[in-house]
Amino acid sequence: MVEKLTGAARSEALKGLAGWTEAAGRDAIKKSFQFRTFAEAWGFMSKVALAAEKMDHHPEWFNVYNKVEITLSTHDVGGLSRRDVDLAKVIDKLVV
Ligand code: H2B
Repeated sequence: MVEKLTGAARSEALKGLAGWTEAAGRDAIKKSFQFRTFAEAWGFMSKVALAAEKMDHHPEWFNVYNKVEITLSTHDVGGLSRRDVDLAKVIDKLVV
């Protein structure tokens, strides 16, 4: 069963992520990605979608043209969990 990330384990996990920040007003992390074109942004989103589906953990995201803003939070626990940190690391590896 997945648990909310709190205390030292939480700070340690967040230290291991580059460019992800804590979202304002909710227990989540977010990061903005910028690409050269919409096609590149969409290509990235397609890869993230397939990885997310495999992990059974899904992003909240917003896309305008070449920008993709991703928010990660675990709905099952109402906050940040290790599953968000794991997905964030996978997402970072999928950037072209
Ligand atoms: N994604 C996210 N972001 N949070 C969840 O709690 C979650 C999910 N739960 N994807 C999964 C699916 C759950 O609903 C299924 C039944 O495993």
